[in-house]
Amino acid sequence: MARTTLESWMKAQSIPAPLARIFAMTADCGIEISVALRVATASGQNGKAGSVNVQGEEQKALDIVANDIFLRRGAASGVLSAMVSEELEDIWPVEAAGPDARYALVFDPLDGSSNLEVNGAVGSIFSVLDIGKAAGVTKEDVLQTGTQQVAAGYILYGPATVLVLTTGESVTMFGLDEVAAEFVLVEDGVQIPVEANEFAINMSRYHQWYAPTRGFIEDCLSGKDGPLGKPYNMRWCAAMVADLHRILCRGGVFLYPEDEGTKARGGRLRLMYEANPMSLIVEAAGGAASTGTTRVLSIEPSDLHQRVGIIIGSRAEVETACQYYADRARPYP
Ligand code: AFP
Repeated sequence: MARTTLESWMKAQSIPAPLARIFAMTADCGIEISVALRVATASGQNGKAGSVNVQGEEQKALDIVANDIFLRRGAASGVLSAMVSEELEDIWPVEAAGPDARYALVFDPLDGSSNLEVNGAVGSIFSVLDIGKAAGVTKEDVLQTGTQQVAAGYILYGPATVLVLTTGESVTMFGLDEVAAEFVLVEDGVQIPVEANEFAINMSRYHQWYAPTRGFIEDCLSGKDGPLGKPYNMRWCAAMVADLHRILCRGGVFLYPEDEGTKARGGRLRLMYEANPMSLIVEAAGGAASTGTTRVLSIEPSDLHQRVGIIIGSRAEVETACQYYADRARPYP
């Protein structure tokens, strides 16, 4: 079969030059991070960094390595005027970005990094926003709704390293040829099965869930004789990228809804660099993403690191889960 590289695919798709440079840059970040992950265990780099990030979360050495890779390569791309990272409190302005720079990259450099010490899958997630200026980028410039994203993507570091991209219209998947150090087209026009029988949720939070979450999961667990009329399987990778890549490939629904334990912060996952990019990808693949009552991509952000509850995946499964929320007036508990 003819081999289509990321570069040849972008030419064939007439991806606009600035966006092609961003995609090429994120692909190069993925290749460099993939190499760092492959050697980390043997070189003792899988451990803690002895610091905490802006979220108050303990940083792994590789969180910092991955973040530095994105900042270095992003600044050199010539098209970014600012970056926002899970690992940094504020906007990272790109100095002397150049006249072509008008975009912001909003990213989680290593999502699921608590999996590193057990050699589990991790990923990088990124969102591309059109800021329209090369300097003086403010928080207000970046706080855009998910529907305004120019593009989004993720890199999954699993048995294979996979790059998934969207400009909002369709979803394209590439696999890393580690020998040639280049991404090769795997599938164009990825579509998520509308229906599925697999859910992903952290079951240990059962007693903190709101009643609608408990109702939906209990009905999933009641199998073909229950209200949903079919048996469900369960998976939980503790890395959103890994769970959503599985859903992109074979369908399913991922839930991290707001619960009693996360309501004070508005949820667990971050809107700008987890929920929004993953929701743009999933919707472009025919799926859906909701808080339970609101389309994720329509949320007006108020903070760079704000959190949100999310139910995302196969469209019919998300709609079914949201019905449990619609059937009850707030407050949920
Ligand atoms: P870390 O990056 O701190 O490992 O968190 C990963 C994550 O943000 C998301 O990728 C997972 O789906 C979710 O948190 C896992 O949450 P639990 O710790 O409740 O399993």
